Amino acid sequence: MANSITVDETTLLSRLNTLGDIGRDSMGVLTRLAASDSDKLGRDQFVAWLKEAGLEVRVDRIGNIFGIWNVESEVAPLMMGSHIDSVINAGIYDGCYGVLSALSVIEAMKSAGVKPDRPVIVAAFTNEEGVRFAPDMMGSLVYAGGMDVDEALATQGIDGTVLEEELDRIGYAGDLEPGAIVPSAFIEAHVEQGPLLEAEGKLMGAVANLQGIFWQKITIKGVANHAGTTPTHLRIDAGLAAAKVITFLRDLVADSDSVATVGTIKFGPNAINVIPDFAEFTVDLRDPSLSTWEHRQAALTDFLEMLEVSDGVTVQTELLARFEPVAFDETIVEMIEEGAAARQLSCQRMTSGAGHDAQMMSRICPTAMIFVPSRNGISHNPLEYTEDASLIAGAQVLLDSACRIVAA
Ligand code: HGY
Ligand code: MN
Ligand code: MN
Repeated sequence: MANSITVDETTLLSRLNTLGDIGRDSMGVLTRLAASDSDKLGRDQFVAWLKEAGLEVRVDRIGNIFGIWNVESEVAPLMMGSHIDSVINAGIYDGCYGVLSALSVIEAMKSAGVKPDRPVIVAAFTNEEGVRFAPDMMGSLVYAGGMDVDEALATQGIDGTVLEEELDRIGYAGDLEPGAIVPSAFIEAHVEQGPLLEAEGKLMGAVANLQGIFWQKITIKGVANHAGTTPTHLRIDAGLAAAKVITFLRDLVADSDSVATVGTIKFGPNAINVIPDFAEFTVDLRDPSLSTWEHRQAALTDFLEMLEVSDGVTVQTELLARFEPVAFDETIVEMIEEGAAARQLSCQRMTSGAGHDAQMMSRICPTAMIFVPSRNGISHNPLEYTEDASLIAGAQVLLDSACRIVAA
């Protein structure tokens, strides 16, 4: 039986667009990197909405923001949420949908007079994207005890800044100890960011697991030399070696469930007529199966060792993130499936290709995710789009799940 309580569609959709306009440059490009000025503006807007909703606002030492509906109870809170930081040239739904749908759920429950048996919290975790400060999912990783908060605060960004100083500067270096509130359950609604639901014609995803994520920075040193006078066989070309790694990775994952991405690269001295003696790039390697994922990492290590011999270069690596695949809580996954069925919403059990805060929260409490379809499977791109009807349907299933969990 579907819940008679409904989320306020208009407010949810208008907030998504309002938040989606915060952090746009003069060309309309949306970028809200963690702890940046635009992140501050987004945070300020979110906190204002929390206060309007009558929630207690708390911020922890890594800048995670919590809107708390306080209820006298011995039972640990239900928490829902995601993140509001973005990648570069982002869409408006990634993360923000999970935070704002969670807020709309709390508001709907409050206005319907629901008496929850425990506190209910909406969370916006710091630095989920990891673009400025690695690793990704940092705020929830610290929250779940997977990274020491002082180590995280000392992280230096790709722009040379230090996270602690940036959180201080934007006014979000909170006082709450990360992990002080251990939820009884965590649910994250998120756009799928992939092509599966649309391809299968399904309206909802009940996310049962999430793939392993391996991030590594690779630095290759060669010998700079004249592009015109140096015969090919005398070259020690860091640029060529980097290219060999990129094509090796693509061949490694061909026809498999693994995915490999080299998303950043820089050469030195970066001159048109100088053979590069320096190449620095990042590898993002993922697979849902722990053994396959570990095998891929070992194959990359072997290839880099072979490259030092074959190309005469030296290779250094730095681990940036290594998060094993996680399985979500079966009870909550089934609750999401039942919620979708009660609303005649076609639903598919699935794996998340993207990393999410939920994968960290699953270390400390029963956790699952709700996906809604992404048009053409596009994300981390301004063309990211999800139909309003799907956004509302996902928020409604989140509301139904929340009402079931807190039913006294
Ligand atoms: O990298 C990810 O999958 C996530 O968007 N941070
Ligand atoms: Mn996200
Ligand atoms: Mn993302």
